[in-house]
Amino acid sequence: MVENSEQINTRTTSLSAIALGSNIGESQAILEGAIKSLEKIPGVTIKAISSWYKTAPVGGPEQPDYLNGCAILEVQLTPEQLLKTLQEIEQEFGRVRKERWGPRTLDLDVILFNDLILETPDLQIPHPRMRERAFVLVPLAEIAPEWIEPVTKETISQLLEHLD
Ligand code: A4P
Ligand code: MG
Repeated sequence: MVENSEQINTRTTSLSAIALGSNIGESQAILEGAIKSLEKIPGVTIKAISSWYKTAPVGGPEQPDYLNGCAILEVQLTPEQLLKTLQEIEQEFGRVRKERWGPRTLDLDVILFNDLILETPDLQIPHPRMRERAFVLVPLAEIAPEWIEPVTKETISQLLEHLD
């Protein structure tokens, strides 16, 4: 059963996959700093962290290579509260929003949240571009290969097999 987001509240424990990316500054230190900040948030427990992968930029202007990874979080937060938390951590690391898909010190995206499908103007889950992005699927397959993506009902490993 795909749950309804109204059934999720701060007493519910949910599992979420997030993606981390950075291509400005000391990216590895920034990604590790973001993990440390997440660990301090009440209602967030980190269950797994992938390796960091150096990746060529996809879309946007000419920009440096990225360092990307994924983490699995156990949260007592709603999806909206988790997004707000991630945006606050982006701010903490000096993210300045300029152009879409442009370079950034830190990008934190919600990729999956239980088996929830959510389509609101501010938040789409699963992340709408996760299925075509090796920089998301490769790290995620390292830590959650059997997680079923609720739109295609395929596992992360299967989605990765469909990519080049
Ligand atoms: N938003 C909606 N759904 C979500 C979600 N599931 N998680 C909204 C996070 N945010 C979500 O995001 C814009 C708005 O998306 C937010 O205000 C939120 O309400 P943003 O972080 O401000 O802007 P962005 O990241 O530039 O845009 P977007 O569309 O999230 O970009 P992508 O798709 O994340 O792509 N190449 C490599 N190799 N590695 C990368 O990490 N990243 C991007 C950004 C492009 N190319 C890359 C990489
Ligand atoms: Mg983003």
